[in-house]
Amino acid sequence: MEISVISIFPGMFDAVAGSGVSRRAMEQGALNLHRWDPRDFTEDKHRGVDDRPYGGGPGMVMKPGPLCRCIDAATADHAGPVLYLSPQGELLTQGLVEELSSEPAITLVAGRYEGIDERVIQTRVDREISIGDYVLSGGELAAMVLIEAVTRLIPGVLGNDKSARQDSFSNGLLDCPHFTRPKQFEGHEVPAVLLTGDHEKIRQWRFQQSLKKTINSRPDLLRQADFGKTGLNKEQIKLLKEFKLEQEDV
Ligand code: 21W
Repeated sequence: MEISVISIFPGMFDAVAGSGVSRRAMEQGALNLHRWDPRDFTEDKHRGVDDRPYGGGPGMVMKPGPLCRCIDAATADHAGPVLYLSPQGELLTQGLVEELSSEPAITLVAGRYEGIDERVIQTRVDREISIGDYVLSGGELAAMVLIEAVTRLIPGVLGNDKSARQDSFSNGLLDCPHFTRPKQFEGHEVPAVLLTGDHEKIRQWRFQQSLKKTINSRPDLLRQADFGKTGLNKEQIKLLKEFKLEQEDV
């Protein structure tokens, strides 16, 4: 996969190039990260990438000229959808991540200041994507979140395809608690069921724990949970559907 990032702070992307799943993907040749700096496409001696907003108000806006020339250079090298990381975008979900991971190439635009000139969005951007309802200072960290989420789905990258598919959200429920050695830690025991070797019982316990965690932390997820992917028996599906109906009454 070819991922091009457009940012006036290309050094921030050392974080994904230098460690973790994205670094491994790059070493494997499964991911190429291309960094483009709009400042290299300025034509004035001060290399200015921002200007004051028409209509007045606080803050600055990224100028369309350098940004559009930069996007055009990036997409000329590797054609693919142009994604603008923006607080005004659609929410990044695992579904969208899966969709994007099947693209041979994507170009990510990270804005700074109050955002980018609207005409860049009108003429160059295919999708606007937000990573959540909180305020960042620019799109770079959001772009890195997207890169990590997408990279771990590229076939062969994780080295453990099963954990990529079986993780939290794969059935719409949150993950169950995990335990490893020692059996006792600061007086806290590992749940006895996990030591029984009874795999059917363990599966049921984990499902109950997932359900409990989802109800308490993210009840909104239950309304969309996909029971086709839960690997539950008929009895469990029936219980969960009854539980869902009760929730809808509340
Ligand atoms: C944040 C720029 C806020 C402009 C309402 C009206 C990219 C981001 C960003 C940023 C404002 C993402 C205002 C989640 C994010 C990003 C920088 C607007 C003034 N508010 N996902 N006017 N959160 N943020 N501030 O911040 O570039 S994806």
